[in-house]
Amino acid sequence: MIGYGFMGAAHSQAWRTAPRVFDLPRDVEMAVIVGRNQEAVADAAAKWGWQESATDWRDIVTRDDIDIVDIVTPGHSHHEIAIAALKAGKHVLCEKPLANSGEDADAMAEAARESSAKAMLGFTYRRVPALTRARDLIAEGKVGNVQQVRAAYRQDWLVDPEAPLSWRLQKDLAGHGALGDIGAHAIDLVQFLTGLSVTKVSGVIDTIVKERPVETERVGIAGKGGDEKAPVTVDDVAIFTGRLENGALAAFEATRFATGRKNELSVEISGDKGAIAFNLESLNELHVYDLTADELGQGFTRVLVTEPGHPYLEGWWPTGHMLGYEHAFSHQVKDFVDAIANDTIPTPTFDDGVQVQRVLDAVEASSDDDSRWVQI
Ligand code: 4PW
Repeated sequence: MIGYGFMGAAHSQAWRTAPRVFDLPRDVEMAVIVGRNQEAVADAAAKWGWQESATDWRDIVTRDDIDIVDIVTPGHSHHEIAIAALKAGKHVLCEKPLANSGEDADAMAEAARESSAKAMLGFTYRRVPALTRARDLIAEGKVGNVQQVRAAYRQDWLVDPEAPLSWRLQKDLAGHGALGDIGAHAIDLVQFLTGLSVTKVSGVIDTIVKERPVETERVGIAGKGGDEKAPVTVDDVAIFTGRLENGALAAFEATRFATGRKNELSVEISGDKGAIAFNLESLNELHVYDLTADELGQGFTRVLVTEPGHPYLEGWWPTGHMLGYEHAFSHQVKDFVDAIANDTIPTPTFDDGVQVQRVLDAVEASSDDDSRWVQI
């Protein structure tokens, strides 16, 4: 694993847990975790159960005893690490968004296509059981023809103007702001759930707090800052409209300024036979509406996605017991190891990542040009 921040913790937990919960077709050994700060990465290795720690990923990704490279670094380094690992024949799991530019994303997708190893992108929410179930229901025709979509990812950890300038707020490290970090999830989910691509967008992005304290210590997602300030170089909020390939309109919002919304990823798919709604803040629930029900059965029905027959739940708890944020990461590991062992193509692919990257770049281009429509 390359990286050891917030996503390093989430992925480490998954690598440790998935083999204990699911019958994986391969044994998993957590070999080496890599980070630039020797002491901090050694602590992470000890805490999360990695056998070794190291400070230079280049020494690690070509090693004969390494089969999988998991990339959980900020976006600017995905491109170089992923391509080197794929060229060395290693399977690659890479955090989202795929890269910081369309050019880098294209090169990564090409390396993935040329490699005999597997490449998978970490749009992890696809593996929240309620969302996997929603995808299945929509594919089975439960909502009928998709006519309109609403998708929003809302957080509030930047409302405080003293929240420091973490890497997520620097364009050279993160590529985009709320748009790329969390809007990318909303875009991927809409495309995953409906099976329809976004073909054009019109939108606006904005930076509400224009400069922030320089980060002195990285803690969790927000970190700690000192007296010195520097400019925020990415968006705080993005609001845009997308046209799906069947003609349906999708309304998107990505923001870290939704005061009171801690981690709301909400999506609602409306069709001519019904609708499905989901909110990550209640991630075990799906709200399903059947337009064809009789007059007395109208209204959304709350379905608890907690039963052993639901996606991924066979490995977990007896009927009615809830899952949380971290479980989807274990499901991601399970599916990735299954794909490696069974020689199938793991999804989301790097090509899926390129598509999302194009949408992100198109939203920024639209905003720069007075919100005109930009084709993907
Ligand atoms: O990928 C996203 C992150 O970068 C996450 O799913 C949530 O928002 C948590 O942190 C950020």
